[in-house]
Amino acid sequence: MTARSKLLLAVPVTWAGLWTTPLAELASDLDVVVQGRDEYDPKTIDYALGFRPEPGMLATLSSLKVVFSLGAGVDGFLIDPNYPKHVPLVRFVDHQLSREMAQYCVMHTLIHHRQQRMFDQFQREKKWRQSVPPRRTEDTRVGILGIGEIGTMVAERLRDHDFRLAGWSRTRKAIDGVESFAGHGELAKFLGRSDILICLLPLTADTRHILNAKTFAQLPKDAVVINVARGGHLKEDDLIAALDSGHLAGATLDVFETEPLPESSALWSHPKIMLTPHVAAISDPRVMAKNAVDGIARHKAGKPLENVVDFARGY
Ligand code: NDP
Ligand code: OXD
Repeated sequence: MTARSKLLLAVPVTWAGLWTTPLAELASDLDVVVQGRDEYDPKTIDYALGFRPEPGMLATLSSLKVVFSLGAGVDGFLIDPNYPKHVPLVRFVDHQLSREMAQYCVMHTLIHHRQQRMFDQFQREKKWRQSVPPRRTEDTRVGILGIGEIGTMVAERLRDHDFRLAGWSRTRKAIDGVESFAGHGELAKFLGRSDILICLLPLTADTRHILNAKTFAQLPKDAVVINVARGGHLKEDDLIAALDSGHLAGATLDVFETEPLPESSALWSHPKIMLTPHVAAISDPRVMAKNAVDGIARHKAGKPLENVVDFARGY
């Protein structure tokens, strides 16, 4: 029998049941308290599970042993200047999550490549237009900014459609059919060959606002930008300017600097932008709960944790 431990769930109270039910089923030796709903003594919390906990909160948990992120991206934890750095942060890595992200990226890459928006307009105008120059995937160059867990699967799925692929990362990669560009010294060359640019970077000090006017100017004319990483990667005004000038042909956005996207945002109604409300992948709470329960079991058994964030790198 293992000693009981206590987990603090830091999510909006109305959604808490999505995780408390599977946590109770999966770990009978775990007491779960929900922040904002249950009374608890901060000194008694062993583990925390959340997405964007309020800054300073984790530092008040003096017995905290491990923090589990409900997301693959952990910027919501690292913006906290008081994050207790002696406590490991485990991010969510999951095959189904990567698969959904890949579906979204393939779908939007194909929508842009096949000019579906133009045919939507023809339909609205009841115009039968077949005289459209053919486009071959072999001629369309897709560039993936951030070719890690998710970016690699996106590349593999796009490779099945014969796109010309490249990835940009900090370290050199060897992925079949994907040209590797590494570091800021190779960014301009990578951008210059990317007709469709997909952002799958973690949001860090080094990548914030990487999608800006200078970046867009380095893309070929009529390039397309797909941002599925974080809103903080994109300078929204620069994107609108590059679309309005005619340099960029279109954009797909799933993430925004401010979420929910304010009604007043010009992005909502821009004719060259397709947007979705941060739903490129919707993770299964049961899988997230299992991920945390497995991590707790590893920690209790003295085994090394998996997918631990490197605080120095920021991801
Ligand atoms: P990984 O950590 O596995 O991959 C990150 C990639 O970015 C790596 O290739 C890494 O390079 C590269 N990278 C990081 N910093 C730099 C830099 N400064 N310069 C160049 N390359 C850099 O992350 P995931 O693939 O799991 O997730 C990526 C992001 O996707 C998440 O952080 C999150 O923001 C977003 N996301 C969005 C979702 C949505 O619903 N919209 C859902 C899930 C994730 P290297 O390999 O050399 O380390
Ligand atoms: C994530 C997300 O980071 O859903 O997993 O945005």
